[in-house]
Amino acid sequence: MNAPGNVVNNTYDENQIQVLEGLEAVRKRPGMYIGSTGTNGLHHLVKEIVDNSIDEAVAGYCTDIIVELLPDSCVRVVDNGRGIPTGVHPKMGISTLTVVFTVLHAGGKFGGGGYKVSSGLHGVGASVVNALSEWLEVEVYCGKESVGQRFERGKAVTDFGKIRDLEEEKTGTAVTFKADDQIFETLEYDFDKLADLLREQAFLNAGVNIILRDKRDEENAQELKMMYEGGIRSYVEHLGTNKQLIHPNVIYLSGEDGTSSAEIAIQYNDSYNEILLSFANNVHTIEGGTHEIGFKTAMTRAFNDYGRKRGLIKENEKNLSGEDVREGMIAIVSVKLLEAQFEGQTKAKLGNTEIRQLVESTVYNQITTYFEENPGIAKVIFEKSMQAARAREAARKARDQTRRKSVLETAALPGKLADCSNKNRENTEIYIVEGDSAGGSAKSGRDRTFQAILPLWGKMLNVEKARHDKVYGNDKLMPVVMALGCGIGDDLDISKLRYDKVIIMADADVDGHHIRTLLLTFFFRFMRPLIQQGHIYIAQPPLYKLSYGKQIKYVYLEKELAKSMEELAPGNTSKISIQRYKGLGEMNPDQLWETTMNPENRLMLKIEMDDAARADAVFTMLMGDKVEPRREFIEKNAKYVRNLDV
Ligand code: TSJ
Repeated sequence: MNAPGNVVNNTYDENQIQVLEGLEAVRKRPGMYIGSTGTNGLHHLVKEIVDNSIDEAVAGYCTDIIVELLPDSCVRVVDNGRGIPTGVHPKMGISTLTVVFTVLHAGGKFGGGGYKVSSGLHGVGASVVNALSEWLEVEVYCGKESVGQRFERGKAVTDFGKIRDLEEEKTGTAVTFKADDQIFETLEYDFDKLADLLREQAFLNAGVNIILRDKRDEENAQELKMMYEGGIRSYVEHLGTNKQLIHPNVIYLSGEDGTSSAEIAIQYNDSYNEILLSFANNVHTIEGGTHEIGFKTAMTRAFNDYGRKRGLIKENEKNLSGEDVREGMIAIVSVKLLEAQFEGQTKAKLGNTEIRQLVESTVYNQITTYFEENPGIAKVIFEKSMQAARAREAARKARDQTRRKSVLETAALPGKLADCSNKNRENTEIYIVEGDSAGGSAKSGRDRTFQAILPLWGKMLNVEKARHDKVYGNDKLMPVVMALGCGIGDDLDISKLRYDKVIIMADADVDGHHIRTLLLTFFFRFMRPLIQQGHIYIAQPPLYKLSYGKQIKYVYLEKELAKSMEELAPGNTSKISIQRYKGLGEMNPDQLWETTMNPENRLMLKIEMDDAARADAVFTMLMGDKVEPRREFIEKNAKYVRNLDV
């Protein structure tokens, strides 16, 4: 049937059918293409569009990218690149622009298949965004006039053609869209989240201007301009804000091999934490990959060679471990290559084997040279690693002791734990409760089949300011570790976690806030997968109890007080008696169960984290040594604090 003479006509019709099927598939299973239909998926739409402008900047044709949040949940992205090609597509017989928005490209990022960034594909992801938008308009500036098209839920509703004459000659692309509320759970964009996403691209593409504007309502209008001449050097400086640096300048290394290139930026601070971010073709490789392995191997080898050569590590002493070398390190590894292979669960792990060698030799050779040329800095960084090694040795001993103890005490559960009777983890919960009295109420009020209670008392350790070996054997933290049963740090084995939900329950006062923050800091630094896999929750006791005759209603959110009163006693709210709860201790066991622990009624906050580096910055700021950034944060956010008795 494919007689050469008919190809153009046949292909056109057949493709039209395929096109519809393709975009219908995206609407049927959006998660496959954008991960989720929640807030993350929504923000992913913006990223998919902006990536195209970034590609144009990488190709050297675009210097400015503007992202605007508009009223009615619309988003507009404009760049000054060459403009999406508009000529007739040689295979499809229609404008390439129409193809870009209506033909699904092979494989989604999350659905397997070859996802490529900066590989010359026209508008990767544009069709996915189009399919998931109530409407989308594209305008391409081509000199004196502009051309474009409008789509609704993926289907063209106008022909491709001229839109208007332009006042000034320019080239570029503008895409405006409104995500489809039939698909997404929320259409509310988070300015800070978009700012983080765009700032990352600004860092990775030195010199490109990215502007984010919030024009949703006039009162809260704001604008953020991001341009970093220093590229990933500036990124490392940014991540080091609020940390005590131990050497003044970022160390920058770079190498090339054929069509591949690698850039590395490093700086050390006096904390015990490591931040290592890696990228391949501007894609954040959260799961690491060959470039990260090359980097880590080279650093460990370079440090050990340095120490051995100078007799700083004695013959009978063990080598520094990779973790020793990276304690207090902030580093970024960014590679560019032609055919990036993304592997792993979320397609966020680089698989190209040749890249490992490039990064490894670049880092080893250049850091070795750097150490020779900067002996003072080398000494400071190396000494930090030696201290890390000593602490690691001490921690190992402490850990061995806890392990031995746990073998002796068979069950090894803390004495204060009131365990649940279900031994199967499914649907079980542990409440970590501040104070003995609230702990007592929780114990009496709970459903003991699936709810366990662990009371905590006294001053909790701030792990942000303690060396890691101090955590092992700490008398406030160890009961938590033993009750959860899954170990911490490198030994963490989440399959051994003894409960499905770990719920922090503390008063809504200053002390309660403090203990919550301390526990979250601990979970973030030592049991991060528990947060990442959604096991950590915060109980929300009610703020008010409303009584009207024999009817009772609990109010959990300040903003719902008026509404709840009106619901309880329509037109007669003055007869309601209002009790404000100050602490968990004011509730008897039945009330505590009814309001805060009964899965049927309760409200809980689930702790989520999508960006470890951003979370790291927050914990450093809240719990670290520097006071000034914390004061600024408190002053800026004080207006959000409610129900504080200070
Ligand atoms: F996502 C998208 F397709 F809708 C979109 C694409 C959205 C936005 C805001 C910008 C873009 C975009 C695409 N900006 N710049 C380009 N450039 C190209 O598509 C282009 C232009 C010329 C050539 C060429 O080889 O001549 C190649 C490409 C990929």
